[in-house]
Amino acid sequence: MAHPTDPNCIFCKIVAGTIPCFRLHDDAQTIAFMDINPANEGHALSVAKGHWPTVHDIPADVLGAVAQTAQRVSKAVHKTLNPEGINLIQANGPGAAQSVPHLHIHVLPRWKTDNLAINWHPSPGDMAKIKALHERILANMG
Ligand code: DGP
Repeated sequence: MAHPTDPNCIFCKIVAGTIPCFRLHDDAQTIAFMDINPANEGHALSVAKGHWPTVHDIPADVLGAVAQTAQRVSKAVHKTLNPEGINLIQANGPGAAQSVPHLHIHVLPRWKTDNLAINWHPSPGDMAKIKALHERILANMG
């Protein structure tokens, strides 16, 4: 099935394989990979393969598929890191601090003491650390 795409979208480029990612999951409708600006260690993203900017644009069945992939990734992150909690966060629009207008759900491990504000300031992660966490979470994808 052909998906809508936007040639200028970073996540469309990841879906197309023209830029790399630390991939955790891949199916007909969705892809999941490690976030390269992690708010916490183990931060991952469940992403629609098609380019729909927000929850208001995406077909309901594709949104359901993105949620199912987020659940699968969340279970693997939980098994790998045993955090004190996990937030599934999905932003729509600049007021919600959405920086990539291509629908995705954040799988964000949480600790009671992490003091993470919901509108965190993204900064580049340590690639070696992200790669190591990718390997550990991937091994728990089931
Ligand atoms: P949001 O601000 O909710 O739209 O989240 C977008 C996330 O995407 C943000 O946490 C950083 C992440 N991100 C941006 N560019 C890239 C990229 O090229 N690769 C990966 N893996 N993640 C990216």
